[in-house]
Amino acid sequence: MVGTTSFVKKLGISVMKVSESKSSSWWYNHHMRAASRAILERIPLVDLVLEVRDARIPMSSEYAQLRKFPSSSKNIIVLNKMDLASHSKTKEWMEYFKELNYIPYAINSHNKDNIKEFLNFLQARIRDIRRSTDSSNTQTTTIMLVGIPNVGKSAFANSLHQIGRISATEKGKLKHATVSPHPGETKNITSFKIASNPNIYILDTPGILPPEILDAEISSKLALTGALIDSVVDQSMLAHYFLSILNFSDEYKKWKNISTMDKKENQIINDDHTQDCVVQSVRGALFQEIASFKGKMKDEKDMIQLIEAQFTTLRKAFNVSLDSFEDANSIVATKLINLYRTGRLGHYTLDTLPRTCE
Ligand SMILES: Nc1nc2c(ncn2[C@@H]2O[C@H](COP(=O)(O)OP(=O)(O)O)[C@@H](O)[C@H]2O)c(=O)[nH]1
Ligand SMILES: [Mg+2]
Repeated sequence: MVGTTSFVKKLGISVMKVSESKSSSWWYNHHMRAASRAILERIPLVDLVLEVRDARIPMSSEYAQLRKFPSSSKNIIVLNKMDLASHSKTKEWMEYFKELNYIPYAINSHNKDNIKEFLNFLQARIRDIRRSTDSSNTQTTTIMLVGIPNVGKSAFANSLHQIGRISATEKGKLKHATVSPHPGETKNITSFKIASNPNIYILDTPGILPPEILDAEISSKLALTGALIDSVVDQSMLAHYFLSILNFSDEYKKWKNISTMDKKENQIINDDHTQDCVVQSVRGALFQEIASFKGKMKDEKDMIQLIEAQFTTLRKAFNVSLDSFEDANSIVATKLINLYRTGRLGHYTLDTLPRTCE
């Protein structure tokens, strides 16, 4: 994305340094290496692999280790978190994957209807595979979910398990995969039943990152979408990167009619209503700063000035007191990133389709 380049570079280089650092025990530690091996060993044994990607970064969230296997009609690319991505861009990415003979499926794991439709699609797919391989329709099917950290594998597994067609007795003993906004929470491969007669099981797996990420842009996108542990990413740099994306997009134009700063000073954020007020104030503040901006977005210095002005008004919108300038900025940055990640600040697809980015 032109204009965000310098922010991507700065952030990306800092993340890449962490990934290269031998002391970064969290990045690709022996647990991840062992889990990666266990997953790779199981891939040839399962009937179907669902590669879960983040719909906001359909390319950058690729599970690179899958490339070791010949492209297989067994695999489905699940673009999860579609509710956070641009709807029209997700459609374009679906077409792109279809042209490459992949089977893509966009989903929001928190949406029951989406999950029900996906289960129907999956069962039809399994019937096709059984027919083409002449295997019995009554045989148990095992499906494995793979993906980088935090793309929503466990949330997806839970939803399929809860909504799947299993008996009432089995529904009484539902298991629960740990779902967390922080990457790296799933430690083991766990099986969940998602259909009976014939039985279908789904294996949830730990998220695996490539041992090293050599691309600044990919690193930045992984950091922004939450695939990397936040403590190793400079939150203020991350927020700068996000604001450069927002300022270049059309999303903020929807916030034109929000009146800003009419909420009381020192309001305490303690309920959904207050949270909604904060979201409105943040949107209004961001819009106002862009509307009164006289510089050129494409000029890096101008863009930095705009972002700094946005940080200042955001302090008020988030009610962050100015005890120390650095602390205040880092609190604002963390709050802003949290709002972005829950879809409250617009829908962005960060990856550009290969054929349109020349
Ligand atoms: N908005 C949205 N959030 C999701 C979706 N799927 C998962 N999440 C959230 O993404 C975060 C990571 O999910 P998790 O299942 O633990 O990811 P995993 O590391 O791939 O297993 C959690 O905060 C989930 O609630 C989705 O489709 N939409
Ligand atoms: Mg998980």
